[in-house]
Amino acid sequence: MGRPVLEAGAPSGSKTAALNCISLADQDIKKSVSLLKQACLDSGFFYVIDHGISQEFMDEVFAQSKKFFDLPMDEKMKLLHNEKYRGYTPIFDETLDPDNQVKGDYKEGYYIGVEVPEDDPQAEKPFCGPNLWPSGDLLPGWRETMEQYQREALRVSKAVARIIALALDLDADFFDKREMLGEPIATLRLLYYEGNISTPAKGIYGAGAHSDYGLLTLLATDDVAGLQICKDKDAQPQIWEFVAPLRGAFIVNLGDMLERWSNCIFRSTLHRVMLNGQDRYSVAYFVEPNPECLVECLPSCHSEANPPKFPPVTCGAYMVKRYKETHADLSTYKEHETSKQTDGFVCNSP
Ligand SMILES: O=C(O)CCC(=O)C(=O)O
Repeated sequence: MGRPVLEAGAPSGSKTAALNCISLADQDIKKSVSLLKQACLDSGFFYVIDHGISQEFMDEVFAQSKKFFDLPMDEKMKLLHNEKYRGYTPIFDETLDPDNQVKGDYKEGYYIGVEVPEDDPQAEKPFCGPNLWPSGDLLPGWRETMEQYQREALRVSKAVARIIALALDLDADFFDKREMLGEPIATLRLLYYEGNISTPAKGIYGAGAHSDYGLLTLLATDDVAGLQICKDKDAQPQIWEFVAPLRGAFIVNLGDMLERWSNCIFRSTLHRVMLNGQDRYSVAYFVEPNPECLVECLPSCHSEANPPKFPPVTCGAYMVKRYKETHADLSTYKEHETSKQTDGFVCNSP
């Protein structure tokens, strides 16, 4: 694959974060571990390049994503997400920062998880089950493209997790175990931000400030700037810096579970999306361990002087809580469905 190109970044006058760039093709693993560790201690965000996914295929994923979001609203609503968080999330379904947002996130999304047949006993677990797929007649090749992307993104995530393990003085294959990334909750989420303009004074954000929930997130974006990070979530006032899109690279960030595992040695980082009036598309791949995995302080991250800061928690229970806190209740849509039959349907305000 060609070398990545830095796209037009932040609006003039705003600060852009300088992030480390980690090449998965680099044979010098010590260098990669050192770059990653420095990035994790500094910002919790870094670029990953030379990951083996071609630009041509990434373009196909974005093109298929756009085809879905271009569908009429009634077609998209037929694939409204279910209680396992699979399928379509309309604008305002999610509110990531309720203290600072008025209506919710100005974005649409589509969740695709690990495909588990309905009659498989694993389907009982949270976040496990069959996906919702647009029909092949409506969007030919869509499912195949997304399933290939899931396979590729999991391979890349496992490669990054090996470097994270080494940076935490663990065996390289620490996160490869069955209960970790062997049978993970790994969720692909297509995102579409329609051309709104973020206005903090009015509580309007593409995505409100939040940290991700799991181990790590691989983010691919188009060339429209919008992602901002706040390196020190405890600072007042908070300082926000843009992350420039880097064609051919993933933007990778650490999630809250890694913060818990590592006892805050590696912090999850607050981020948000500011919109500038242009349409924007991104593709997030959220990586969490198996729902049954007990997330507890790693042996290399505590001592008598530095005891664990968080109680152990199962990944499934933790994730259910976080999703419930941030997503609209499905009953809201049922109420709308009823009122639609009488008054006409308002598509964008669950
Ligand atoms: O679209 C983006 O750039 C970021 C998305 C994001 O932060 C999220 O979905 O958690």
